This record gives sequence, C-alpha cells and structure tokens, in this order.
Amino acid sequence: MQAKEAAEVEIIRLLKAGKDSYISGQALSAALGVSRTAVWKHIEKAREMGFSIEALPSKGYRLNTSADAPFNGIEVSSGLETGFIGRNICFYPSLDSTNMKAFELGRQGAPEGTAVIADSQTGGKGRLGRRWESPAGANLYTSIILRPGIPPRHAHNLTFLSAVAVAETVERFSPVRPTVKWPNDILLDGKKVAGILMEMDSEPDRVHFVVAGIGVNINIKVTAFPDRLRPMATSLYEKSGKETNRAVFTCVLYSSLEKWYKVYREKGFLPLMEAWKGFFASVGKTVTVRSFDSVIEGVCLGVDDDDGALLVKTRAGAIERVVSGDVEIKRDGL
Ligand code: BT5
Repeated sequence: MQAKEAAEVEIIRLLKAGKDSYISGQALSAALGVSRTAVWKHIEKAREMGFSIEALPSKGYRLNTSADAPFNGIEVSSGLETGFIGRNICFYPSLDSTNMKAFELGRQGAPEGTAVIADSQTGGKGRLGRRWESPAGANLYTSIILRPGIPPRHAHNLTFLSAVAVAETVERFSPVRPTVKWPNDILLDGKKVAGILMEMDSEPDRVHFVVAGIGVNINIKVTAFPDRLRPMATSLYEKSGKETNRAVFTCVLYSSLEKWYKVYREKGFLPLMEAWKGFFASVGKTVTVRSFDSVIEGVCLGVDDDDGALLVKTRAGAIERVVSGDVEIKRDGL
C-alpha cells in the first residue's frame, strides 16, 4: 500500500478486528499515534474510498460489514497476512495491463512482493500477444514482482509456482476441484477460470525480476464474455452460484504465493512440481501441442520433474519433451 494510505489501512484493520462493535476515537488515535481530528480525517477518506463506517458521538466508529465492501488497495491491505507479497500494493480502477505497470515499477526498483491490481484492464495480455478479457467490477487482475535471483533458464519454475498457488486458492472458493492444463491454465470442469502470464527482465545469466501476472474470473457471469469465449471460460460465480469477496480471494492468493515461494527458495523445484501434479489431470489423455514451429500429437505421459517439460508419446513411439506451446486435450488414450 502506498505509505500515504497506511493510516486508512490500519483503521480498517482495527475496525474489522473489532467485528461489529464500536471503537472509540480515542482508542483509534492511541493505536495510530495521531490526534482524534486526524482520525476523523482518515475516517472521512476511508468513507470516500467506499467503506461504510458508522459514527456515534458517545461510542466511536464501527465498520458496517453488512454493506458491500469496496474492492481497492485499502481493503486488500487490511486483510493481508503475508510478510512481503502485497505489502506494497498499487491499485488502479483501470490500467492497460497490470503486467505492463508491474514491469515499469520493477525497472524502477520496486521491492520484491510489490503487487499491482486493477479493477479493469483495457489491454489485458495473454501469452503470445493474445488478449485477456478484463471487464470491471467482477474479477481479479494482479501482477506481482518477484526477485528470485535465479538464472533465466529456471524462470519457468515460477510459472508452476504461480499455477499451484492459483489452483490452491481457487480450490478454497470453488465447489469443484480445479485442474491445471499444462503449463498454467486453471480449469473448472474443463473451462478456463484463470490464466497466468509470466514475464521477466533479465540479462543472459541473471534474472533481474519476474512479473507473475494472474487473471481470475471471480464474479463474472459467462454471458458477459464475448460469444467466442463463452464455451471455454467459466468463473467462480458460475460454479458456486454466489459472489466471492475479491479482496479476501486476493489475500488468500498472496498468502499461497508467498508460502510456495518460500518452499521453492528453501527446498527447490521438486516440491512445487509434486503439488502441481496434484492438480494435473491430463496423464493418459490424447493431446495436441502447438508451438510456434511444430504440432505434436500423442498421449500425455506426464511432466519432467526437473523442469516441468511436458512428455508426449507420439504414434511413432517417440517421447517428445515440450517446453512451450498450447495444449489441446482430446480424449482418453490414442
Ligand atoms: C493466459 O494467456 O491465460 C494468461 C492470462 C494472464 C492475464 C493476467 S490478468 C493480470 C495480468 N495482466 C495482464 O495483462 N495479463 C495478466 P493465454 O494462455 O494466451 O490465454 C489467452 C486466451 O484465453 C485468449 O486467447 C482467450 O481464448 C482466452 N481468454 C481471454 N480472456 C479470458 C478470460 N477472462 N477468461 C477465460 N479465458 C479467457
């Protein structure tokens, strides 16, 4: 969170912790180390940001939790339980692309864990120049800056890391267990609920930073998507029939990312791969993999534990290792 809003974050955090009870202006001013007038100004600012805060002269302030919480940086920051991911949040009502903004911030030296969030994107990016539909008011579009200090050839590991964190988080909020489509689509009943775009800034032997861009369809109704997307996209709302609080989802996602990032740094890639395989449901299925210069069809044998390459056995009996491309899952067996 930008430092200038730190007081609002703290006030919302304290009011949330107080559940539905009132907290006196005096208690807030003591907790924040500012005057009661300053508290009142921060309360006004929080109201302007969409928080419903009731005030009673004799009792103090209370957050009306039955009112719709706004989705903004203060709401996300006040629910965070992480050490560094999301501790510096840059929230925008609209951006061209959160990945582009995170890249810009990364180049300016933004600290590891800096997270960009937008309520909507006008130029949301998929892989290979494709577009990510990013309407306002419904979904999560976020990009996180990581500085793992690894060689570029290992940067792909972070794709699997992000996929595990997204799948694990989606699982918490969905009645249907998610699966991953190699390497990083998250599916519910075979339809895409989330996508991940990793981009990096590096020199030949060292990654300066990686941007993990994550888009999750949370409260959108599939009818709001363009026609061609409707058969292949879904959302948490479509599966659960109820709205999910986007800020709560974001906080759980950041916690999961941080947990797996620590596992990666302390124990390496293998534990990530194991977790990723727990969501992978393509083994034994016939797949077609299209990359920029080839099309491979065969039975999916699994993934290489060392680098996550997809292993495909072709009709001719050769085992192909695929390191990049788009997978289409056909049917069981060849
Ligand atoms: C991805 O690309 O799946 C990566 C998407 C990453 C989006 C996030 S949002 C935050 C951050 N900022 C950005 O600018 N991007 C990242 P790919 O595997 O290439 O899939 C793109 C394809 O998915 C499109 O060609 C469509 O067919 C489909 N698609 C587009 N929007 C979708 C949506 N909202 N839900 C499901 N599928 C979608």
